[in-house]
Amino acid sequence: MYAQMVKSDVGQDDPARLAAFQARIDAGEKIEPKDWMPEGYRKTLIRQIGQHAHSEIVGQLPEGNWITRAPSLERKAILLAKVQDEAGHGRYLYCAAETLGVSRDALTEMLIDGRMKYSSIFNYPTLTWADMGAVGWLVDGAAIMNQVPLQRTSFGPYARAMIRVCKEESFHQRQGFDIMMKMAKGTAAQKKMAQDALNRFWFPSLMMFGPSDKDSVHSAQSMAWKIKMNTNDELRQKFVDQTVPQAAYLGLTVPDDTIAWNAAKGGYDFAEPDWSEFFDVLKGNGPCNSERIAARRKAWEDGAWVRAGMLAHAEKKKARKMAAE
Ligand code: BYC
Repeated sequence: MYAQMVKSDVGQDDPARLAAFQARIDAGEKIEPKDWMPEGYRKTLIRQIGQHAHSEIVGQLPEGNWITRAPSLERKAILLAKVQDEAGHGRYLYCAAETLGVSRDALTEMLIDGRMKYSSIFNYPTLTWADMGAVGWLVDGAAIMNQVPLQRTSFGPYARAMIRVCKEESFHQRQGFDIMMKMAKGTAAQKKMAQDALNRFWFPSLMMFGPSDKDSVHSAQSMAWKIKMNTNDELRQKFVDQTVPQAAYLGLTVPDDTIAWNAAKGGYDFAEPDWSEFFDVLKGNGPCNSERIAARRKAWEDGAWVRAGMLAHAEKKKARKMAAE
């Protein structure tokens, strides 16, 4: 629905203004909230930043699931800090989206009623402690691969938010790898658990980069506007090239027997994920979609009195200030 709005809006803008805008982008200038921008640019950013913010918030749920069951006090403190960081990332991103003229409340309502998406990866369950390792290593690893180039994205508030987010995500990835190291070098049962986590998270992690380039709806326009800096397949390839040697270092096996170094392309050949599963998860049919949305809906409804109280307080303060003036 958003995609349709974006396409039809592009043609509505004055060609001279569009050309001047494109020239600014091509020259590497940052676009700031008060600058003129085409409606399609604004809507694409709201879609992408909003989806990103929702992913950070929904992404707390599969890890939050393990805070009470972390195997030591130290692991619990680290996981708690990581989950709090994700909340912070969501907040920066909602703020960046708000500079484009959409409220956080509107974005949240669009998430809850299914008009906006969040990353497919968070519709998979976290079944064992090793999954905390796999999520940090693979899911945060994929997120960093996607987000480091976004530090150079054309919209100023998004690019600046990404700088802070990426610093924290690289800590997250290292804590995930550290858990995997402990498990993979531990007892036979721990190693088995680590392998099982890699088996379940490998293909869903590859899906995080979005559909293959031939099926990507938005890549061409988003790359022309520097809202995206790379295609989905480029980033997926970089992720595989980085991760396969890491799995070997851990003594684990990537669940894809077609993986082979391809000297001609300077990267690994690998199997595509099952794209029918990906599109099915996007439609709401993944193992945890309804659980995730139910959790967000409950938090939204349970928090209604807090929002109402804060608004009433702000109104009262404003009225007092006006009366004193
Ligand atoms: N999941 O034309 P395409 C994180 C949708 S990490 C769900 O290629 P685009 C975290 C796409 O929205 C994750 N939906 O789209 C990590 C579009 O549908 P609509 C968050 C997906 O936008 C650890 C349709 O498929 N990161 O937060 O050019 C712990 C066609 O795709 C997915 C970001 O969001 C997917 N995996 O490219 C905690 C990074 N892939 O909207 C938290 C910023 C595609 O037309 N986002 N779709 O209905 C991006 O870079 C891009 O939006 C994507 C997709 C690469 C994800």
